[in-house]
Amino acid sequence: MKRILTVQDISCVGKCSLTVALPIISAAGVETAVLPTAVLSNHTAFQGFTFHDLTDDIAGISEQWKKEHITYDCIYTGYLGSREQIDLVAGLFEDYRLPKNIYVVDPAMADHGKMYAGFEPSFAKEMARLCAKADLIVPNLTEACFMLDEEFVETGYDRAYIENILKKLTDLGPEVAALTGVSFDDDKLGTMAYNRETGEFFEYYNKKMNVSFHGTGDVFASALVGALMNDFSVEDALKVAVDYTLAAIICTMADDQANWYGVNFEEALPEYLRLLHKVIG
Ligand code: PXL
Repeated sequence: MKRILTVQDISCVGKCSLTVALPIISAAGVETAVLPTAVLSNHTAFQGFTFHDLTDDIAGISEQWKKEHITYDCIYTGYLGSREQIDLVAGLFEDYRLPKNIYVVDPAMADHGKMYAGFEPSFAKEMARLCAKADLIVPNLTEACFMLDEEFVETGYDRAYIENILKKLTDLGPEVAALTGVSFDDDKLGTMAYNRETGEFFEYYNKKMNVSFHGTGDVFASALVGALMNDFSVEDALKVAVDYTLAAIICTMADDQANWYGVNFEEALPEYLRLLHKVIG
């Protein structure tokens, strides 16, 4: 069984970061070790939140793992709270590198043209330093624009705009950049990616629902990591991530008790397993 490490916060309520990554990647049949970077009462899109920083624990936890000779097939990072945490994670990337393991960075810090509560736009430059050390990055368009100092265009952009951003993202360092939430069509939404080594673009879209829910980026990235660890190619794993995220949104829309703060990824898990060819039918 493959073992991954995911490094991000625990938002106790809110269905994001670790409370999404752990169940989804575990469901994919992958051992999911966690390094919680902070404990929040709930994610930062609520009116208020408590925040207990765990930065000072990170080095000691990792030292202990090294004594136990623990290795990871993938390190996947999401929301990180400070420049110091980014430096520590960059250190983990150096310490745990193996010839075949992969590092996936979701620079979760912004959406809809704005940084999340508590982040200055300058934080995006720190996140770009971590993206430089990743193999695969999965920003949304807002995050990409903040990292690259590009103008953010929410809708109505053309292919050249997205292609330029993708090339600049891979110029930061990662082999592959995949932009999430890309839409050239009113009724289609998905991802467009660029591989710096092959010089090839890849795109995949599914139905666009006219809703916006919190936490879909974390569902997408977790589903992607789970598929990659099931030996799906990056392209096929991106398809799985798009289709599963849509399934979670559809489950959320069908639920009249749905909460605004996160998607119903739980009831869509059977669809995820089907997409991973883990169930027949
Ligand atoms: O979903 C990304 C995320 C993760 N963690 C925390 C957040 C958010 C988005 O707002 O606030 C704490």
